[in-house]
Formats: sequence, C-alpha cells, structure tokens
Amino acid sequence: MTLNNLSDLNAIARKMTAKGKGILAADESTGTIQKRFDKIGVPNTEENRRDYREMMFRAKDGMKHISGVILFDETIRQKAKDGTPLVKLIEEAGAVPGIKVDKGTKPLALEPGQTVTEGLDGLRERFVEYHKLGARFAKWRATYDPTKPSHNAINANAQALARYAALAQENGIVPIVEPEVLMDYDNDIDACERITEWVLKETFQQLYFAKVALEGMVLKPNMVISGMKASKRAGVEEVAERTVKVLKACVPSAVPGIAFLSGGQSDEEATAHLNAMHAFDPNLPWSLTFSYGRALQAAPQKAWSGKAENVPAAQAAFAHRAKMNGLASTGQWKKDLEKAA
Ligand code: 5MM
Repeated sequence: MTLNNLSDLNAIARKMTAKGKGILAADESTGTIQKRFDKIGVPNTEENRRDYREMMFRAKDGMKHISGVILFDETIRQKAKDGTPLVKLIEEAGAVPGIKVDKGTKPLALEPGQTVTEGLDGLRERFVEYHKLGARFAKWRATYDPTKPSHNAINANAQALARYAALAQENGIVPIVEPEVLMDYDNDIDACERITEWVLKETFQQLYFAKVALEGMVLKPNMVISGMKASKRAGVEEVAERTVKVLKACVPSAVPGIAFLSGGQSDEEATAHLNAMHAFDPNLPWSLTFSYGRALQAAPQKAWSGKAENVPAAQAAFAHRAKMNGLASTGQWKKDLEKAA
C-alpha cells in the first residue's frame, strides 16, 4: 500500500520541527507526574494535573516557541477550568496537539535487565479515536541501557517502533519515533555513542521494512552524552560533535526533523548542547530542535508549586526556558541570556 496522505504528514512534520520552535513533552503518565508533583509537594489529583497543564498551554509568551505538545490520554480528553478543551488551547496557541500511545516499558522475556515497549494491541482503533480528538502526531518511546547492550532488545524495540510508525501514518498521524539510550548510568560517552549508533541503524532498517515514509515522521533521539554517574563527563563541544556525527551517519536526509529528548540533563545543559550542535554544523540536512519534558518543565513546576497565585511566575519561567531553547534550535543562544533573566 502507498500512502495517499504523505504531503499532509510531511506538512505536519515540518510544522512540528519549524525553525526557532520545539516540542513540549507534557505526556507524563500518572505515575511519572506523581514523581514530579512529589518534588513540589502537590497532591497528584486530576484537577491539579489539569491546572498545571492549563497553566502552560495558556502561557502565550512560552507557547510562541512551541510547535507541538505531546499529551497523555487523560489530558487529550480534559477541559480547562472554563470548559475549553485543552486541545483547543494548544491549537489556538499555534501548536500541533499530539498523543503518547505507548503503554510503557516492560521486562523482555528471558532477557534480565532488558525492556521492550508495549502498546501495539488495538492501536489502529486508538489512532482513529485520537485523530477525532485532535491529535495530529503521536509518540512511542523505547529505552535502552548502554551498559548492557542486547541485540534481542534493540531488535524487538525497533520492530515495535516501526509497526507503531506504520499504523500512525496509515491513520494520518505523524509518528515521533523515540529510541532513548538512557543516561542514568556510569558509562562513558564512547559507550553511549556505540549503542546510539546501533539502535538508530536498527531502527531505520525496521522502519524501511515496515514501509514507513521517512518524509512523514520525526525522530526523537537521545544526545550522545556521558552517563549521569560517569566519573568524568564529556564537555559541551564533545557532546555536540559526537551527536551530530552519529546522526549524520544514521538518519537519512528525507527525515524532515529531529527533536531531542533531554533525558535528565539540567535545563541549561540541554539548551547549551542543542545550541552547540548548530554552531558546530550550520548546514545540517534536517531541522534539529528540542522535544524536552524535564528540561522545559522543571523551572515552571517549581515556580507553580500548586498555587493559583504563582501562575504568572510559573508562566514566566516556562516562557524563559522555551525562548532559550528556541534560540538554541537556531544556534543563537548565549549563556549571558540566562544570567540576564
Ligand atoms: C514527559 O515524559 C514522557 C513520558 O514519560 P512516562 O511514559 O515515563 O510517563 C517521556 O517519554 C518524555 O517525552 C521523554 O522521555 C522526553 O522527556 P525528557 O524529560 O527526557 O526530555
């Protein structure tokens, strides 16, 4: 079967990775948002989750730099306090609403320590419903431990990513393909580079076998970076150079855009790395931007802390981070801009 909606998918993918903007990953599942709310002492109720996300989607200065928002199943169905669907707020801000469709990582049978992402059963029907609810793109995340590479885990996850991406495109939805080599360990940058390359090569091979049109997808990879617990961590220039090198070796130029995850980097680190990649190579074959969760939301979460009177301060914190990352996505960020703020 050939896609008859490829030009629409390509237009959406281009909008999602437009120059100077990036994607807000606000698709924390209920368990993950619990961890975020615990840090700021906010009870994890449906109302608080709604209020928190409404605060961001109504932040005009912040949303100027946001091209798309990834939502969790609960959020795509929620209405703002005044009854406006949250999806409508995102559209009114000029961003594309998207949906996380994976059901999380599960232990891979007979492979201790390895995981495979689940969620393919019934996915075609779920895509039909999500499209009706306003989603124009989706996200599926697979994770890998760089200290224990496994051919079986890399292969199983690549196949699942490819089957998900094909189903998304069949239903008029742009797939974000997110293979994440985790940075939670003590590995050096060499290990991250090796495994990232392996994972990307396998993923694009499976996307090819599954007939996924590269022009109608977005890649969301990790950066090539030292593990958080490494005794010696590579600097900003090295991360930028090695990341660009691996991406160029693995990602065909038919892919319109690449939007990084932050993976546990500090806010400023994630911005500096993206900026340095553009400085290193101003003529990249794809648009290169951000799709950050933690690195965009840590500051506004802290400023908000569950209190209505803190909404303006939280929106200002969100606007600042979104603006800094927007600048980084065109190589125009400077450290001084952080201090000035
Ligand atoms: C926002 O967090 C996303 C959902 O995580 P769970 O499925 O664990 O609830 C996550 O997939 C996120 O989109 C990516 O990991 C990127 O977020 P970071 O924080 O790494 O930039």
